[in-house]
Amino acid sequence: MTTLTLNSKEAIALEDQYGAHNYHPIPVVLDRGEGALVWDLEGKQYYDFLAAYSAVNQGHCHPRLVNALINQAKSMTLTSRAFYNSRLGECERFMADYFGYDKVLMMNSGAEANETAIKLARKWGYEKKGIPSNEAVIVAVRKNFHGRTTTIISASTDPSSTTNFGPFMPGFQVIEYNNLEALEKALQNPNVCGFWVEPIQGEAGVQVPQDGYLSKAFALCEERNVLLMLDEVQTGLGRTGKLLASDYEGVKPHILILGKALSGGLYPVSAVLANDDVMLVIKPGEHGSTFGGNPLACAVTIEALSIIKDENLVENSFRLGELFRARMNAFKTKTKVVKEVRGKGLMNAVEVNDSPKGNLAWNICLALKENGLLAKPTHGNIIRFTPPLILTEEQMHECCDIIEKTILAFG
Ligand code: IF1
Repeated sequence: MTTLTLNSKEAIALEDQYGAHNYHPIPVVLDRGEGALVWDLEGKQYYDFLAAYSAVNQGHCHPRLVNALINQAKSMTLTSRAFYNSRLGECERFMADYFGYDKVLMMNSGAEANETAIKLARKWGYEKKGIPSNEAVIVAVRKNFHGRTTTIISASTDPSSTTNFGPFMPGFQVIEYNNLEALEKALQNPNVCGFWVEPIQGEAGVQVPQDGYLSKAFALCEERNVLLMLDEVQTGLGRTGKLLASDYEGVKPHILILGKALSGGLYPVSAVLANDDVMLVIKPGEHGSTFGGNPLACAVTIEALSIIKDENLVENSFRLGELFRARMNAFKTKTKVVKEVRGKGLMNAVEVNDSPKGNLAWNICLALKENGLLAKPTHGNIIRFTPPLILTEEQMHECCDIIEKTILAFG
């Protein structure tokens, strides 16, 4: 494989000089990945405990995914939807059967899938629920994260997502997360077409709602003829120890939003799934995208979903998640640094005893990097630990050893 004759310092300098400064990365330059392991330009090995924010659930450069990509790339990569292509129908059927919905609308990024869900819910609201034109309301929750487009951030409560990006899109009402009374009250408004929520809030720092939240929210939506729109872009595809986080409560949202690991990190693929009564409100020519549902995306998606089943990644996620939280909770008694351990499956976070404006979590992540494990804080004092789901039990113990040793050095 050809790599530039760069070292990490040069690579960082290049990004700094020629790239937008829209991120503040952990100072490591990744050059190669395989499974749960990545290597920097100097050849140092790390465990990847971020997995590209849960886009690499199947592990880096999974051979089956690489082959699916290469083989499809040799015959047809992009036709646009002006024509049919030989892979899309097969992929749509595969996904419809896999998740149990009538239809699929394929897009590229998670944000585009969420935008699609917003348009679907609104159109359904006008044409099926009879909401007066341009008066549809979508209920969202505080500390949500659904992407970075200007409509999506119109529902955001995070200043770093919204400051100086206005004016914002109307038609969103934001309520407290994990608050069923607030939801019941909001749904009294007959103009509400959708309740838009993550089953577990990722960016907010792996905020897990009370047991029964999703099933009661679904019941309230059914009662008030409102669509439950679940954003499983990060929680889906085995990440939380179930195929979908909503499976913990047997909830089937009216609109399911997927992304990230749909391609195992090989290609941007996202999708919205719904049954005909919702999906068919969008007519030909009313929504789409150049790359949405392209043959390359379809080939990779079928393989990525097959791997999740063939390699029992959901069960592995559940089992290793239990192991991780057991070890971290036992470790919590030995250090004053750890405030709380929370999560489901391999979507976990450790909150440290520091102000959200402090730098303890950042400094711990820098030390973890030195000790061969990559993670990144969110909201200052929360460290997210979300490794690829292919991690082995032995690797998990080794990684817990690294995490414990590193944190102990801070007290
Ligand atoms: C960044 C966060 C995570 C998502 C959920 C939709 C999207 C995301 C639940 C949009 C994307 C990514 C975006 C990336 C970092 C990462 C992230 F910190 F931003 F919030 F994971 F928590 N729904 N999350 O988590 O999908 O358009 O990115 O494909 O923007 O920095 P996308």
